Amino acid sequence: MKKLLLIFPLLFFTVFQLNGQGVFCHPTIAADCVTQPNYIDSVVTSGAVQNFSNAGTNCNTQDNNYAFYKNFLVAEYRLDSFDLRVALNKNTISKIGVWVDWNKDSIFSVSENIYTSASYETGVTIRVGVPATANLDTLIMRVRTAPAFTGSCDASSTGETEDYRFLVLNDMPGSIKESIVKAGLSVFPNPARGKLTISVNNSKDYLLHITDVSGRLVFDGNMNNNIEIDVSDFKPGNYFIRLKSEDDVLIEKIIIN
Ligand SMILES: [Ca+2]
Ligand SMILES: [Ca+2]
Repeated sequence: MKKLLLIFPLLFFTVFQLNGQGVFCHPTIAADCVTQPNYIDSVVTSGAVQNFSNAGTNCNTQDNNYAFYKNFLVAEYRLDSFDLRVALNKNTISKIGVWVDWNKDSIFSVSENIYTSASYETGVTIRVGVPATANLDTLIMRVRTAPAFTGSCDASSTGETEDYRFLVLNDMPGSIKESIVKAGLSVFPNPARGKLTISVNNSKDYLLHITDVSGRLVFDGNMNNNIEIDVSDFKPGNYFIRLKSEDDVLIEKIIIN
């Protein structure tokens, strides 16, 4: 068994970490992040049910610049969203990637990539939306930095990798349809193309989020009674409309074709 553990990383050029939530691969990094300091210095959430702030972490020189911050946990409801701020060493620029293992299979798939930098940057704030299908459990969120990468675990010359815990909460007791009927939420046409009209039978102020099936936020705005949205730029597929006021949450699934 010991021999197998030693040989395994050598065979696959990757490293696996048993972190209590499953076994996650983490990348092999050639240089330590003191020598090549494009490290992650802070990861901070805001607007979630439970937030964390992990600032001033500097460089992890051990284990391929990998750290599992198991005591830092963000908790958020399905179909809700929060802000995630990732800041690197301010004297450097690099690419940043963020993933969440929504289906809890211990693999960060392509569809579970929340964010990848288009170009080098020293930090970013992104909106993380929780998919309707997210596993109702404690999951792992990965943040990595590297000059170039295509996934959560490919080897790199430099960079750092940090994993965090992510608790998905369910705020949809009963069926989604019941909530819609009671609330008088109307979405038309559905399926939609071009313009989409959303309306409710009251005059409360709602926050409106539209997310795709991966939880990516594609529209973020406010609504009072009704709104017309241009969805002609949306890729065809299923989306979730979520309206949240001070005292209710309304959800509808729509198809863009
Ligand atoms: Ca760090
Ligand atoms: Ca997964």
